Amino acid sequence: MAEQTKKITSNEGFPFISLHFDHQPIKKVLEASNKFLHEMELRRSVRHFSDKEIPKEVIEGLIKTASTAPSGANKQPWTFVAISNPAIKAKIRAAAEQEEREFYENRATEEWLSDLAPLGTDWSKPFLETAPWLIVVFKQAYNQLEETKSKNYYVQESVGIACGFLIAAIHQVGLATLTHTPSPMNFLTEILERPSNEKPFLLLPVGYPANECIVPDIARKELDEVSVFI
Ligand code: IYR
Repeated sequence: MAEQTKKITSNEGFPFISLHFDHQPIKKVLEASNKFLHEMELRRSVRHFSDKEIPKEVIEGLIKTASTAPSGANKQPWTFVAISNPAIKAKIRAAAEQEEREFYENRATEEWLSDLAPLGTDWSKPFLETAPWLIVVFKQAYNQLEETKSKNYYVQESVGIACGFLIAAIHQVGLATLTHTPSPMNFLTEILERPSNEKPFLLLPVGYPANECIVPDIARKELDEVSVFI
């Protein structure tokens, strides 16, 4: 009994509540698993965007979904900066293209360039201006509240998972995105005026694909190439 009462509150006091869980029979679980797989199989990284507007409310919902991700000690160490302002998008494009040009012309190894060649990517990133929204995800290396610093845990894993949720949500609602990682990304801290405890993690343009959008005809690895069952 003592054990039972102990479980009602944790050490520092979150009350514990009953889990809301929609318990489905396994036949339904299997159907849902296949349906979700087929939906996710259609997700593609898109580099040609339409400029068709997307209401802010949609982006807010997507960010809230991403923010349901699990995180180390529930610290939720992420900031999503959503940009629709054309002048800021233009600044980001100019700075990203400068880094990308340096990457493609000087920094990238021969091996890296030959791995990218089949995908047809290059330094030019018009989608940074065409897409109606850019979401820049920042990871919070630590928290800074006035003079007080506090730690975050598993920041890389937590923010990576939140980005996975975000990418899945964008696809699920009928929009497209791309995981864009200009390197280095410090220019995003400056342009977006983020505090020093935050570091840029990923840049995601969000919108409809352009009508004339094309994607490379790539395949996913087979189940037996990506899994081991024991
Ligand atoms: N950041 C560059 C290069 C690039 C790197 C990888 I690894 C990719 O999968 C794709 C691109 C760019 O965005 O073009």
